[in-house]
Amino acid sequence: MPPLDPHLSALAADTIVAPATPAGRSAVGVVRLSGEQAVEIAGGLLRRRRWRPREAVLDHLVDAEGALVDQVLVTLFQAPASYTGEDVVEISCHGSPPVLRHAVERAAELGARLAEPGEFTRRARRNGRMDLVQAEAVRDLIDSATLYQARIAARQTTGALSKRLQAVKRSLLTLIARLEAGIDFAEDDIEVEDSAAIAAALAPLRQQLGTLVEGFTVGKVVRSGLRLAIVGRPNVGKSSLFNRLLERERAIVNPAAGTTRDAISETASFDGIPVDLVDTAGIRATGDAIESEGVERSWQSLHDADCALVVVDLSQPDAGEDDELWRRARSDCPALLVGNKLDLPRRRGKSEELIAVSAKTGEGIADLRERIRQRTLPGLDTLHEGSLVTNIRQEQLLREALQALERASDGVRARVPHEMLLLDLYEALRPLDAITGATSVDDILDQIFSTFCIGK
Ligand SMILES: Nc1nc2c(ncn2[C@@H]2O[C@H](COP(=O)(O)OP(=O)(O)OP(=O)(O)O)[C@@H](O)[C@H]2O)c(=O)[nH]1
Ligand SMILES: [Mg+2]
Repeated sequence: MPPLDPHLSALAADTIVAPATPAGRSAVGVVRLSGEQAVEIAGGLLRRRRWRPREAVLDHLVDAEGALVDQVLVTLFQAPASYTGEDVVEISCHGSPPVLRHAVERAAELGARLAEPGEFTRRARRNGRMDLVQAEAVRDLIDSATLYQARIAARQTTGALSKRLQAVKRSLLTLIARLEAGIDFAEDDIEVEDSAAIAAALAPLRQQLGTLVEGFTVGKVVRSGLRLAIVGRPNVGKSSLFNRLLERERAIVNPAAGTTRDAISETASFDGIPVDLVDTAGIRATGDAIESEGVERSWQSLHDADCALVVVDLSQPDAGEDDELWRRARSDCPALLVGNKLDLPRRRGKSEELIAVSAKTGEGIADLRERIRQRTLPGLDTLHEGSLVTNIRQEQLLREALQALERASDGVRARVPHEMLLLDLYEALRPLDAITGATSVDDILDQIFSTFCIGK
């Protein structure tokens, strides 16, 4: 048995209650009960006492004297086939705050305890209804700001990432078991693994973890979005491009050079990925104190960005300052060179890296969006979206596991004793456990006894 969280086991017997829908008036508000006494307590709130599982039944919510409070719809999910794995009763009331408060308070009077944040999902995990990765995905799904984020999180709730991690963990356990057996049962003629076999077993593990860690670069963008700074010399059309990408007239556009004085930022969605667009003051040497403060901020925005659009004016001849800016931007972050004012007669030379657009007519903008996506989310198409690591905690743990495996590989090459290798392998297992839930000594023993016919 994995060690139980003492806090949890003390609370395990409680029946918990909470509103499942947000506070405030709404058409429907749901109160959820979970635990051994969920059915009994619900019976004290409602006229009926019995409900058939997974069937919505019309019922009456009553007060302590039995007087009608609301007409409600009740659904019973019997253990273990429920979200938490316990008996769950969901009471859909009309979404009136006093009605919902009454239902929760009555349930508490009848013996339920107010649920702590996330406690339903915590119970689901404890009862084996989902693992930690899936539980975290439930939170991400609820917190998602775009449909795309929701989609990624939803796939994780079905266990796509868990499955990949479990596969890695199983292979790791097998390797551990083989080495443990080689050591513990050496007298029993079990062949001690040779280095080549261990190295061969380690390689795919490192590769699989490596892919997951790489996926995080994309996962982070999916989760937290992207900061995209638009920089360039004055009057090249940065604010016009900003408005065009944002699809509304947010920034002031004017023929006078030096219109934008301060960096402004707004969030747009590019194919469901939140993008913080930053419009900046045109970069030039200036004696004006306010403008020069703005230019300072432009450099800062460039420095803080995940990606930069360096805008140049196609209707003007090439300028040395543009090249300098392009060089600096590229050294700070992934950058794209955008040639604006494509609709005007062209005076600037052609170059391959230039993406030509017109902020005025919209020409080339779709292509620009696509290029931004390719530049900032390389390989999104080839990555399994369902097993994308979007969570920084998970990413750090995966990195730890990967580093431990790399140490183990070095150890194999240096022919260190297997006891030492095992230390690194257990070091790799520990962070994986922290992601998916613990491996017990029994799991390892099971592996050992299943892989080998010990015959004893
Ligand atoms: N013909 C044409 N004019 C454009 C285009 N984009 C911007 N302009 C014009 O260029 C001028 C400057 O545009 P802004 O968007 O204010 O340029 P900016 O780079 O933000 O300028 P500053 O804030 O002063 O640095 C305005 O008169 C715009 O109407 C375009 O694609 N085609
Ligand atoms: Mg501007």
